[in-house]
Amino acid sequence: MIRGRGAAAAVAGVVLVLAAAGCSGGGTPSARGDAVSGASVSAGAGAVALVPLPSQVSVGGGEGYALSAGTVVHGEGGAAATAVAGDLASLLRPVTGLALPVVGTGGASGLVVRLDAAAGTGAEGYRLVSGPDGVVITAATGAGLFHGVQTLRQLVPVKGVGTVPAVRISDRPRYGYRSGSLDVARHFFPVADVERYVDLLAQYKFNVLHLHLTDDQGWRIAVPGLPGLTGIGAATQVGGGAGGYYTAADYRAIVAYAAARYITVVPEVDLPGHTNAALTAYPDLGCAGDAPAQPYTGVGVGFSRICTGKESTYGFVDKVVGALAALTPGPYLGIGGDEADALAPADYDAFMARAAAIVRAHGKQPVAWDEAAGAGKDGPQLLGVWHPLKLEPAGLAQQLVAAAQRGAKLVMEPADRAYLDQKYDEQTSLGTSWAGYLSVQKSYDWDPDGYLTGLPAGSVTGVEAPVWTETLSTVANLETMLLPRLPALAEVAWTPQAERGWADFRQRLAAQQPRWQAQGLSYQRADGVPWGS
Ligand code: IFG
Repeated sequence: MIRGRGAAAAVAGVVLVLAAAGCSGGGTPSARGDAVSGASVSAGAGAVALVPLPSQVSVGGGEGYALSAGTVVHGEGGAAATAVAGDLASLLRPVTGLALPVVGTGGASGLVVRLDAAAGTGAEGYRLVSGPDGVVITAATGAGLFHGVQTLRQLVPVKGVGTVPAVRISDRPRYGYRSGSLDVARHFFPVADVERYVDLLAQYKFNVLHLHLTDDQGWRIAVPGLPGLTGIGAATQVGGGAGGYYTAADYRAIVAYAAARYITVVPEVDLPGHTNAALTAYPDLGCAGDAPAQPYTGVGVGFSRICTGKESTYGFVDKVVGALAALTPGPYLGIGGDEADALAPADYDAFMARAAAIVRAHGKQPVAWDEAAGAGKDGPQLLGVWHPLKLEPAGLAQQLVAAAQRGAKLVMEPADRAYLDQKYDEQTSLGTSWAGYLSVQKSYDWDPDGYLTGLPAGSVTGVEAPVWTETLSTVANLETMLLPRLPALAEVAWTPQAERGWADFRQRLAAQQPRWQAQGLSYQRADGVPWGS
């Protein structure tokens, strides 16, 4: 057994990844081992290259578990264990070619998924222990078991019947809000594409899918009583393509698919700016004198507004929010709030407070972009911090600190670190670069708690990786921008800051490449990563 603490370092093909310091996100303080002794490591354990890096991993000290035709998957301790055991079998059957029958009883051998309310692993953590007789994943929750399965996926060979190295893992996330945000307004992505994106989020332990459902170029969710929103507002997209939208049934399917992977859907209708599509359907949403909205297929921002001075506008907001809240089991509902450049600040702030009240009246917590900090204590209290420090409007950082001091929570997604529509470098054909080029290292090498100075401890509740789709119209386009930077942000969101470092991460990231290839995923061979063939 190799014990100790400190960052990971690859040694002789086996990763000496040592006990992590306590996590800032409520993780249990880890046992600080002594310095790494001359402990022998099991030869041939093979490199254990996990992304995101678990908060506590020790490798070696005996034989691993050799999968075989006789391997059985046990789901033990309740329905969630049975369901996750099924997930595990479904994921490993195509990889191993084994039958991997699932049984609902306990077992000391094989692959055991054990739900134990007393496991002490928190809301999303798990333990994973592997040895000659088998692998046991233990967690107090289904989410924890599911995250343990994602780790086990990376411990088996990319293809074929292999051996799970002897490891002992105790793991839980740094942040509780780990989000991927997908813009389906600039370019529409049908349900199957969204499900493929959810699969990627699940593989890297994200637990939120933020769907950016409406914008100037398209309104993508049907709202009962407002047929024009999709009848007219969904008819196009950037570049003039056919657009599209989700029916209630489509949206429910996405919610169910995400929920089965312990991912909560956060829908966003962007208000009071980014509203051209709604205005093409319902011109009365605009102020008198505003030019009538035409379908927009460009990529500009900040030009549109609904009329915050009309009472009828709030009836519209109520109908839209009510419809979406009724379809959304999760606690959050996004009302946008970004780039409302056509509005006076006071009108904007007042609107955001009223819209937030409407969301609360429908039983949801409002989420908004960072500009909404100016709406004060009546505004949304969960804010997506997206402006890069170097480009932010004067006073925004101070407003965000003030909001945090009065209890608002921040989801860090600064465009110069987390916007995956930004080009990797000047050679990248897709994407834009208004926030600067975003290398893999730049998306990895930052501390969400330290991006804004002066925040009270605990203000940052999570991290989000948005992918805006002005220039992305296919799944392959998305995946090229998501891989490899999404896994980088997954580790930023999951792994204790003190336990992660670029020199080690880049090695573990490169080891993900054959897994992406086996899954038929598109990815960018971005600079700075020691890619294989
Ligand atoms: N900013 C806009 C997005 C998108 C983005 C592209 C936010 C919150 C630039 N708003 O990011 O709609 O256009 O990088």
